[in-house]
Amino acid sequence: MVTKVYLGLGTNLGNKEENLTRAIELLSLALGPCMACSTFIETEPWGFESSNGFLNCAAAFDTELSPHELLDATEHIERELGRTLKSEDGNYHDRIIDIDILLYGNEIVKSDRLTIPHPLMHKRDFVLEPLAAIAPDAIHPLLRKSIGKLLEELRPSSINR
Ligand code: PH2
Ligand code: MG
Ligand code: MG
Repeated sequence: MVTKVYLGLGTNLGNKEENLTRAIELLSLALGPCMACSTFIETEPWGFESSNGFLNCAAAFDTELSPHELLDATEHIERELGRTLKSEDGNYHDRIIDIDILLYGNEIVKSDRLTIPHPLMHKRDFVLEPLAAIAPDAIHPLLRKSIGKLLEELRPSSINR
């Protein structure tokens, strides 16, 4: 059975375009072709101070992997691209690449390692803006609202931008 998954990618170190492009390539090798990818958007560091701006995007894949197998795959790719530190308890670091599982079909997952939907996705412009570009009608299974609606609520003026 295949499930549509949406991933959020971010980088604020090194050649950021190359980091995102390479991550999408490695994800395609592991999961199969990328079904949709947003443009890469420049964003300000959110939740921590850094002089290094971010490049973010969102991408969709169809996968037969379970949520935890998918996490193993994304963490493997993060390490392959040179990521060392992991964020813990909201302490964020500059990073070569971060790949977050945002949505896994309409499943709700909670374990020590993994929470889906991503617990902060609805509060983050840098997640919702690229995600809304590829999946405005995808539904957040806990909040029961579309991504387009969540973006509008987070940033009411987005309609007029
Ligand atoms: N990721 C974080 C924390 N803050 N800010 C931006 N702009 N983009 C990110 O990808 C990002 C962040 C935690 O993973
Ligand atoms: Mg993250
Ligand atoms: Mg992460």
